[in-house]
Amino acid sequence: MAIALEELATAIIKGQKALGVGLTRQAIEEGLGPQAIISDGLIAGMAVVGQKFKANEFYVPEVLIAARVMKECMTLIKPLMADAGVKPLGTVVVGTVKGDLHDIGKNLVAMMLQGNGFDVVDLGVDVSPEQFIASAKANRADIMVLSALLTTTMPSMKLTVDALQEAGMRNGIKVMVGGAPVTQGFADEIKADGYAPDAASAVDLAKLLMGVAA
Ligand code: B12
Repeated sequence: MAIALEELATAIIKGQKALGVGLTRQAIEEGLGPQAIISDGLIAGMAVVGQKFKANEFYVPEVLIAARVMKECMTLIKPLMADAGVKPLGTVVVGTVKGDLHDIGKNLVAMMLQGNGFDVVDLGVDVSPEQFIASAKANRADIMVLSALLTTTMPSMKLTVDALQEAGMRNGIKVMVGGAPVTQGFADEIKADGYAPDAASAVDLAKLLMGVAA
C-alpha cells in the first residue's frame, strides 16, 4: 500500500525513530521525490513540533527526540537531493561563541533549521570569530547563527559581527543571535540582523531573513 506522508510526519512528532526511518525508506522505494518526503513528511512533522514547543505543549526532550528522528530520516534522503536538484532554503553556519561550552540550545536551533529545509553547518562550541568567518566563506553561508549562554561570552558575539564587517563580508551574510541571556536590545546594540527567544522562532526568523514566508 502506498505510504501516506502524514504517517511520516506523525512518526516525527511522536519521536518514533524505527517507524520514521522505515517509512522514509518505503517512500524512497515507492519513488516519491525527496522534495515531497521532506516537505510533506519531515518538515510538516517538525513544524508541528515547533508549534507545540512554542505553546509549551512540548518541552526540550520531546523536541530533541523528534529532531533526532528527523536527522536519521534526512541521512537517507540527502544523497537523493543533489540528483533531484532540491535547493535548500539557505545555508547556515551555526555555533556557540568563543569561551562558551553550552550546546543544548544551539543543537536544538540547528536541528530545527535543518528540519525546516536549511543546509546546516554546525561548528560546535567555543567557536572563534575566525572559525565562523572561515566556515561562512568556505560554505558560502547565507546566515550565521550565534549562540551564547553566559553573560561573559556575549561580547564574543559582538567580536564575531565586527570581524565579519572587517572581513568585508557583512553585507552578504545575515547574523542571528540567541541564547538565554541574549535580548533583542543586545542584538540591536551589536548590529546583528535578528534575535529570537527559542528554536521555533529561530526558524521563523531565518526564513524572514531569507525572504521566505514563515
Ligand atoms: C546545562 C548547563 C550547563 C552544562 C552545559 C552542557 C551542554 N552540553 O550544553 C555545563 C555543566 C557544562 C555548564 C557549564 C557552565 N555553566 Co551552565 N548551565 C546549564 C543550564 C543548567 C541549562 C542550559 C540549557 O541547556 N538550557 C536549555 C536550552 C534548550 O536553552 P537555551 O540554551 O537557552 O536555548 C534556547 C534559546 O535560548 C534559543 N537559542 C539558543 N541559542 C540560540 C541561537 C540563536 C541564533 C537563536 C535565534 C536562538 C537560540 O533556542 C533554544 C531552544 O529554544 C543553565 C541554567 C538554565 N536553567 O538555563 C546553566 C547556566 C547557563 N550556566 C551557567 C554557568 C555560570 C556555567 C559555568 C560558568 C559554571 C562553572 N562555574 O563552571 C560553566 C561554563 C562553562 C563554559 N565555559 O561554557 C549560568 C550562566 C550565568 C550567566 N548568565 O552568565 C547558568 C544560567 C546557571 C546559573 N543560573 O548560574 N552549564
